[in-house]
Amino acid sequence: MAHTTPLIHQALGLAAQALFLSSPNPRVGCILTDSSGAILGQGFTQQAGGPHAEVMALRDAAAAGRDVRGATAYVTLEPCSHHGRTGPCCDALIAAGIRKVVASVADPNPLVGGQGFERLRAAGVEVEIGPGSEASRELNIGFFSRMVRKTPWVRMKVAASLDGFTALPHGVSQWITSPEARADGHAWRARACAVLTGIGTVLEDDPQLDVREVATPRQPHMVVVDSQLQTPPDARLFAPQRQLFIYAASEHPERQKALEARGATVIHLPGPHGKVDLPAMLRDLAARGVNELHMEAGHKLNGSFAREGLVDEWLTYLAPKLLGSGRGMAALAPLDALDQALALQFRSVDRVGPDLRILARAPGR
Ligand code: AOF
Ligand code: ZN
Repeated sequence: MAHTTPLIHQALGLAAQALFLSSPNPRVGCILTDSSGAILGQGFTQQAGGPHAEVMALRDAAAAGRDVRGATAYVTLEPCSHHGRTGPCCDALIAAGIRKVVASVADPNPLVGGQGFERLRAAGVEVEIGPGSEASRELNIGFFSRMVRKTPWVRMKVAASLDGFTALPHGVSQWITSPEARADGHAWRARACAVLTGIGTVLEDDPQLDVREVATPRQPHMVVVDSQLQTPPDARLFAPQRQLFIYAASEHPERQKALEARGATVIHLPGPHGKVDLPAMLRDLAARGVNELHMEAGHKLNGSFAREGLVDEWLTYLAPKLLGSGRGMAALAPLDALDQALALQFRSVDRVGPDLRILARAPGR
């Protein structure tokens, strides 16, 4: 009998190949083996609307003329049982004569949620659940967040000097970190479903918010938090084939018309103090299929997100420079005592060119 762990590891490696590709679908890998552990076929989730991992693996085996009857499927997520944009993977596996399924974790999608396993068992397929569950969840942290919490996984990127400044006092911020760190940042944009910024950054930097430094099969959507609807209709954000969502707090029919004429979707979600209701915006983005939300904004919007407890993960690049003064990473209310500090947990520290990359998470995330 083949040993489970290395095969699930290999399937997780396949799943990782869908990192920039499958949004808003989860990244899933699948390997089919015979009873000696020899690989008959393999695959991973394709772009939205395209085949799932199991179907790719079955096709791979068929293309090579390999018989999969009696085979075992190693798959990093519960095979789906629903008719979405594609047919149920369970049925495809059953029809192909698969005898055993080893799956990392149940699909948190309420349309599936355990029914895939039930359907397989009812058809006499042996089911084993659990190997690789942590890694599969981690790879799909945004998908799990959207399905379970109904809100995206919010990853905030900041580039700062070693003393924690993200811009000079008058706002100049290009460039504090190295080209290597910026390229690494683009890989994190590429895996996100959407990249978010604030109107301050749009007006100051006229950013494109696209993926340029790494090859990617798809560009993330764009989101601008723009309470007064001040986005210029000629901003560089407007690009063919890319969705731009602008969240506003007040009505400006003329400006809205001009932005919509350029292809933007304008959404009104007024919150307190004339600002956008940020938690409602996140729920709306989740409903639109955003799993991982990558934020690159200024200290004010970063501060609003942080104060409302909306940041799940901080992706921080630190350059070996001291600026001495300037804007911080996130404008928080002045604290009276150190125990009021926003507490985080470091997850990893890496060198990227001359800079440091530090990943930190809010406790309990
Ligand atoms: C699987 N294998 O490789 C993936 C699954 O709209 P559809 O038909 O593409 O279905 C999307 C849902 O399918 C998605 O929300 C998730 O529950 C599941 N993803 N399932 O069996 C896969 N990517
Ligand atoms: Zn499926």
